Amino acid sequence: MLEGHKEIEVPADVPVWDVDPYDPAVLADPLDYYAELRSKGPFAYIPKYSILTCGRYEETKEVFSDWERFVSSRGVGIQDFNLEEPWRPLSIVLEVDPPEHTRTRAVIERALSPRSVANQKETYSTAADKLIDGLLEKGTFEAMEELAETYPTTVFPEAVGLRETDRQRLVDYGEMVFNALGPNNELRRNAMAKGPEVVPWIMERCQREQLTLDGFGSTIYAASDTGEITEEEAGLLVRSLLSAGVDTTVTALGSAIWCLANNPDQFDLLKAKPDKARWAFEETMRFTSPVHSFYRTANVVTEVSGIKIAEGTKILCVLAAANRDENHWPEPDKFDIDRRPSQHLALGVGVHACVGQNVARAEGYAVLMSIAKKVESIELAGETVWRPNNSIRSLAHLPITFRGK
Ligand code: OVV
Repeated sequence: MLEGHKEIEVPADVPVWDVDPYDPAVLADPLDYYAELRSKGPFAYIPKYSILTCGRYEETKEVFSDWERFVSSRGVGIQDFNLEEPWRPLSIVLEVDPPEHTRTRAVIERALSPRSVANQKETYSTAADKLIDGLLEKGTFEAMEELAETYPTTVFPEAVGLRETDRQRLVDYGEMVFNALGPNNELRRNAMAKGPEVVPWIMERCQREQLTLDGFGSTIYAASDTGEITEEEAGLLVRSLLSAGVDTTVTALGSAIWCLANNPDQFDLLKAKPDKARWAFEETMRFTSPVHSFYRTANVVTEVSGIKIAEGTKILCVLAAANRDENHWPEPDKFDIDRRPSQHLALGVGVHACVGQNVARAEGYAVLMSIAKKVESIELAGETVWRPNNSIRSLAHLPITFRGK
């Protein structure tokens, strides 16, 4: 066993690569690692963790889409749940395969449906306008804390229907969940140390009586009244919302501001046509890939692009590398809001593709639309600092100056 999974033999025709994808220096500045990964071929073998890794668009998409050969039920992190206990009760939507997945996914998909999210659009844009007005008054501010963290932790708990909320605990729980997918390194241990303080609070928020009657949470619990799921399952699905809905959108919003600050020509295009906000957010997701990687586990002996893959192989699918693949994207390293990159892999692909994507897009659209209408210029006002995480690529600090129109 190595990092909670079976050690595999080096497959034939796969280069051995002495790299540590979890080295904090790689996590903070990963573009060279992504490029080298793609240059290795369809897969590379990383002996330090005894894993395969892929980062070309085609193979990453194939592994990610094929839930029959590459399962999620053995965990989407480095641990194999067939061999080691997960740190928390399994997610009944993320860490499960069809047919079980189909039933729970249907419930959560209904709660987060386009119609359900459309009902909240007004709230999202009002909150965005208020936030951006306040930041324009300040002029210079810390965009991770005051914009990227503030916005989702304002609108999302209300959308879910939490009666009690706590920004820091929501962010800390997300950090635990995403760091937990990596090896047992310092990042994971530091995040996990917050568990005793954060986990009971999160679990309490998922209880029916802690939820309002008009949020995503109540729609999920309604499915337990008809017998589609049990009450206990409803609680776990609310936990999934709180696991996946905060850090991801915080990261994406921060990175969107970073992209616009670094590409004033693109911000000019957005200001000229604020309707492009949707595509500016989409291009941010392609360009920065908030979730940089997830695993799948080969559940059978199989083959991809002529490479033999052993049963039990953990495959690190580097979505962020696929989103920069020069064989798929023209000028992949250009941030281009007119690209309309609808096939990017930042939200995954296949039956497990992000079920909250309507919510994420609505939040991103509201914030970027408000900025496009109100802000004349976005400038970096100091040093940007990245926050290494085993599965998320986020900024920690982003000092920004907004000037108004
Ligand atoms: C990290 C993550 C992503 C998606 C779903 C979940 C967690 C979950 O807990 O279901």
